[in-house]
Amino acid sequence: MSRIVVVSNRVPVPAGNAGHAGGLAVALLGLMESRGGLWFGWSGAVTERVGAPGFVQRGAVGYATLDLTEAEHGGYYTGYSNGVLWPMLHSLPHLMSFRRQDLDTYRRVNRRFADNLVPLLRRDDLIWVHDYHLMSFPAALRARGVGNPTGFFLHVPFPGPEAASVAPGIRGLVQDLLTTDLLGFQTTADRDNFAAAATGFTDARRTGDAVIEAGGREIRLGVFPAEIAAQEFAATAAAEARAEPARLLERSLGGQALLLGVDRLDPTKGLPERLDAFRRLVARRPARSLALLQIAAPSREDVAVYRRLREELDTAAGAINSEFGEPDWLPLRLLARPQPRETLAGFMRQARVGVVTPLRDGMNLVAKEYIAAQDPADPGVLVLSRFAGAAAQLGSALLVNPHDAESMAEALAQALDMPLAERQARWQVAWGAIAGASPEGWGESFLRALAPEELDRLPVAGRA
Ligand code: GDG
Repeated sequence: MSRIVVVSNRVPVPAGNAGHAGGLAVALLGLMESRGGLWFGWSGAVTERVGAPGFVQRGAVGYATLDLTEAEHGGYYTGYSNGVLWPMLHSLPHLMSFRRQDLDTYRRVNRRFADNLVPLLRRDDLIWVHDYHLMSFPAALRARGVGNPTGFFLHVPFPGPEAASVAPGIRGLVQDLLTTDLLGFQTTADRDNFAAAATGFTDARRTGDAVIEAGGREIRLGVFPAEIAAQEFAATAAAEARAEPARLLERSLGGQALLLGVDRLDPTKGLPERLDAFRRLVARRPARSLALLQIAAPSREDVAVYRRLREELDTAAGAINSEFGEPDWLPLRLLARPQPRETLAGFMRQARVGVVTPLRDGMNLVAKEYIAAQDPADPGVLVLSRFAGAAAQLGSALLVNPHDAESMAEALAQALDMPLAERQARWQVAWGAIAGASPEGWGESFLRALAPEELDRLPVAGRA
């Protein structure tokens, strides 16, 4: 039976320093455990000299990780991945900061990763590469003679060819991705944008909705929206709504309607725009009638844009509270610290309004978590950016344009005032879209598309 080899920038090494594995990672590990697998990528450590991969084996899954040098971290990770590709892929080109040597380092690190993976591969492994850090990795594998079935999934959006072409180097990376067998995207829009870039930037031809021909080979294109464990999250939220953190929050609200935002502190998440809309909402509602709790967990603090964003948010939050606050009430609670996952689930169930308004997002799992967390008898309302991938599945939410603060404020007011019957009807449709899905199902459908002949031998774990 084929092993599954997952390659991603970060590796969820058990009890390692890579942090707690998220839902998608847990699902992939589940699939790997039943067939045997190898997870390969960056250790998260920055060291002085490059060495051989570190290796940990846990049951049927091995974890092989490489450290980065300071220069590699600066060029590959902070520089080109997060300073050029991330802003470009989210259509925020003004946040790009390009240096030619960072692109060279990016490509060099991708090649070094390939050099180190090749000796660990077996003839019938299925290789699944994740995300924008590793766009030239599949071509580096092919250049080293690896002919195994290889798929790539992009967790973030792909913009139209004109917008994509602002990133120096992107043409070569698109070409490199055409060495895979399967390319997966969050939405049909991302898939079609990528296909337009591939046919515009290279000699490739699109020969079907889901097929590109390049270099005499067929590359399949698929749409695989990332999913959450909806049933499990719903149960956690129901239990946590009675736990201490949720009870303390409820007591502190004293009947105010709670609006909730949960995001990584990232320029794509539209946080300044959200606070602008909230300021307009607060200005026209009675004092002490509502409160926004915004959790903004810091990320990528070594990137200057992220540090400036933190300052901008602190300033905007202070301005709202000083303008509208009362001695016994502040409208905004901004927490730049991560909270436990279970606690967040309980808060989501308490919130009358889930505010998920990124400028652009591949999927946005918080939108799905908010829906899963609701009490079916008395659900809250999701206010969702139409530029999140999740909007393709959650069209019954109140969809907003995050660049239009005034209409976002109106949508928040509409959400607060929405009658129970309408809240229930909208929630039912949204729940119907996610209730049967699971991260395991997401992983399985990608692997089935990558290697259909393996279909019978894949486990059916997680089918809700
Ligand atoms: C990328 C794409 C795509 C947030 N704050 C805390 C916390 N979270 C959890 C959320 C959610 C997850 O982190 C964030 O997932 P998102 O999907 O919203 O966003 P990205 O991290 O940008 O992920 C995205 C995703 O990949 C999957 O393909 O959906 O579009 O950008 O689960 O609840 N968790 C904890 N504390 C926090 O403070 N424990």
